[in-house]
Amino acid sequence: PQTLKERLAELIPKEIENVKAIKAEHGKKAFGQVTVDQVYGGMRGLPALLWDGSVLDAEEGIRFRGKTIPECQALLPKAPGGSEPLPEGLFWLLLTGEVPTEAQAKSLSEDWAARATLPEFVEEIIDRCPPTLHPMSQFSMAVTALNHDSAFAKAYQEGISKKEYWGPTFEDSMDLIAKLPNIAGRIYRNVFGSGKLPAIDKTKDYSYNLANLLGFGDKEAFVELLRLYITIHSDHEGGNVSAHTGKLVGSALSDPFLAFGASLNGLAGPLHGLANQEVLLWLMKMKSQVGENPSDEKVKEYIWSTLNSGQVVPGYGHAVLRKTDPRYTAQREFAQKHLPDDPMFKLVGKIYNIAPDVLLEAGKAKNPWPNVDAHSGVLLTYYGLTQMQFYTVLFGVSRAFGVAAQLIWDRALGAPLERPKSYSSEAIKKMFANK
Ligand code: NMX
Ligand code: MLT
Repeated sequence: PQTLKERLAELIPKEIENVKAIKAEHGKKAFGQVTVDQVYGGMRGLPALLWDGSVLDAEEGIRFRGKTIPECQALLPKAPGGSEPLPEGLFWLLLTGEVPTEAQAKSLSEDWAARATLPEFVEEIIDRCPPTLHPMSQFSMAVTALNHDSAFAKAYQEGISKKEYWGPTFEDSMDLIAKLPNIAGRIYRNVFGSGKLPAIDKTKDYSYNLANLLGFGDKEAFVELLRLYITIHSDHEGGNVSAHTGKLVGSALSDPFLAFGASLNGLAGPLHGLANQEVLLWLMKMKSQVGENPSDEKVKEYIWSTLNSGQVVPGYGHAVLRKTDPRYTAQREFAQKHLPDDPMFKLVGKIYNIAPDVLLEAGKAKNPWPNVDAHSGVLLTYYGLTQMQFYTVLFGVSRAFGVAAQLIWDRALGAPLERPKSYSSEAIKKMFANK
């Protein structure tokens, strides 16, 4: 079958023309006003970035190249006997806007398996980390160190023409995604002491290999969970901290390893990806205080005590979404199918019935509904992946798909260095004096 790189080589010239036409027709038009509040307020709602893989609607949630999560579940290729989409297919969709054939998805599984080996010195870096170093810090170090063999960095030093940037960016991005299971598996086994890493099985898909490296290759339902997990965590348009960081750093022509290493450092923050770890800690604390099957009243009290002590309810709220995150719903449906009687799943369901009203009554959060992180940890825990400090690493493996896809397009379209304008408070006051 036609390879992903061959298909991209056909699509890129057309997209360059498309962007030229958009700029010629609309280039001087305004999206609207920028307010001082937005400058102080984390740029919320500021239209500022191009991102092709996905667009987020506040009410409906994410669409990958125009397709909702249920549509992706229906349309993307599956593993033999599986019912969740293969992340291989999702990556093809993010990059090309097209649903691949099964053979094309399989060619990506094979390509990634062939590229999966880590340089020995990167293995040593991971092995030398103290187990007390957070898995996300280990993860970002290892990804950054892969820049040692970057095709882009080498080609740039050799004087590659701007028009050719996307080729080595594509190669680096494929290497990056391919090597993440070995990095994640090595960190997991080192930190949690669960034995030697198996070899990559070149006949199997990406999610199977990741599961197997973590020690869960024999649990088919866990492998299915990972397929769904990677798919739904892959991309969430361009403004979230990890995606935007990757794009920003990539705009300096830092290679995909440097750019995605930076993304991971953002994902490691508790208001972003680390929230999946925080949710589990919060649930465990709740369980220890009110028991496994608490009354609604007890749950409500516990949520209030979190808010009253000046903390956020992890897994709830969102900077853009104003309804339940469809990624939460997809995981809830998976749980209803595979673990309907699990006590922790039931507790998460109970919180879903109670927390939004409490957050509304507290009156601060613009969105009282759950996000992706409210559910993911409970599913992993059910299958035995109980070490919550590791959860954000799995988010990071997934997010590489979305960030890499946009890095390739940014270099293909000749995206310039990002450099927005900043102001001091003094300058803002002066600007609006007497206005
Ligand atoms: N619990 C308590 N307070 C909240 C929550 C929450 N879940 N969500 C928002 N607020 C507060 C927020 O802290 C802010 O307070 P203050 O005015 O004192 O600064 C106020 O409500 C207004 O914030 P919003 O405009 O609703 O939210 P914002 O866009 O600034 O932030 C989040 C979005 C996601 C950072 C915020 O909702 C939050 O902290 N949620 C909990 C952490 C979380 O689940 N993060 C994961 C997001 C998804 N991901 O993976 O990245
Ligand atoms: C994400 O997946 O990146 C989070 O939901 C955060 C966001 O979109 O801002």
